[in-house]
Amino acid sequence: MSAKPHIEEAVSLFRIPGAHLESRPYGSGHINDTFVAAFSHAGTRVRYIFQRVNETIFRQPEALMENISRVTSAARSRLEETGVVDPTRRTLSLVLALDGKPFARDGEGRLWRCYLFIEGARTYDIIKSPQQAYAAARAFGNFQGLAAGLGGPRLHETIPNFHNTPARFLRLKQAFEADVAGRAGEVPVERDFIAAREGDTGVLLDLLARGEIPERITHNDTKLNNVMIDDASGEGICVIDLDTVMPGLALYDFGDLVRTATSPAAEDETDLSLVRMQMPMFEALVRGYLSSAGGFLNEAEIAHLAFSGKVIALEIGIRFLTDYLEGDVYFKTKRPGHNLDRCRTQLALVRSIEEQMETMNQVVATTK
Ligand code: ADP
Ligand code: GN1
Ligand code: MG
Repeated sequence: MSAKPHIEEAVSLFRIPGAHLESRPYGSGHINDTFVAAFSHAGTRVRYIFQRVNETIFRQPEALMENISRVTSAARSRLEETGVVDPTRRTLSLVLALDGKPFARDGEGRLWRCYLFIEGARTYDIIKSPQQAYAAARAFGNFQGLAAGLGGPRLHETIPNFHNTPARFLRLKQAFEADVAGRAGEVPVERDFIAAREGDTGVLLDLLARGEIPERITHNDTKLNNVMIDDASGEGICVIDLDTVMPGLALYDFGDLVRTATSPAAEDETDLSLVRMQMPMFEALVRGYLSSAGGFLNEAEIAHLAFSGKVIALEIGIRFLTDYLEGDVYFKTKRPGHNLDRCRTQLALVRSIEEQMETMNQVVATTK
């Protein structure tokens, strides 16, 4: 991996005592380059996460780091007030660079950050049980509750219009017209499927415009693998991947959980018969989310929980297809057609949600 030499340099840029033992690429994120690095502190092995932020995607990385510093230090203060025994496992903890900043630039000007490694917990790419779905949703609801108490100026919008689904739809249309990679002719089925659902894309923003749902501080990337699940207790112990924490809609967060934590298939599964929205997982997501967020969500938000899963799966399907048509320039890919495979799972999930929408709405109505 071309970033390998840079990690050797990056580990020397932060205030970490002891000797660097080893480092290797880590995780399955689509955007940043993540590494785990082990150090020896007086004979004890201590691990850290190092990340090189993708500055093609995050155009103002220093503003992004300001957001993360504010959110993590507010979370830390709140956790300390409540007297929990393990605050450094319950929020990300930035390690400062030698110059005291929460990030460092290497010799080539690339931006790195470093977090304490959260031990005794892990992330999952595929949901294992309703208990896990409950834990993940509860953790993201808690995170929204915590973010609501953040004082000070509005957070920076790290990617403008990130969840603007109508804008994502328009961009797909433009990608079809431009057809820079010559692939538009390969995907008539996906094109028609998405076009038939254009009416769904503006529903959440219309609710916002009518004042029926509020803007909140949200995470905006609540994939299942962005919450660490404690190995011993099964609790969703720490919400991670805070690059897109910014003003948004609570339903974006719940929707992305439905997208990533109800199907037994991987996001890039090629056997689409395996992709389906499983009701026990959805029911657990609703219970988990309402257990922590039920106190502040309004009726319209709750009434759209099931719909949010459909629209976010559609939105991410649109984004994967757009990237396929644009020549795979945004999401990391590992094989030809990878973004198209991902798009197809999202559309299969949309279909599965549509087939079960009535029951999903009943589940919400009986849980609240
Ligand atoms: P990306 O933006 O590329 O998705 P993430 O911030 O989600 O990057 O990190 C990728 C993976 O690294 C996560 O899914 C998680 O498994 C692991 N990870 C990230 N931060 C930590 C941490 N502080 N402690 C332990 N593991 C972490
Ligand atoms: C990216 O960084 P990661 O892998 O957690 C993407 C999300 C998508 C997701 C699809 C900044 O998330 O928006 O929903 O892939 N993050 C960004 O798996 O675009
Ligand atoms: Mg991630």
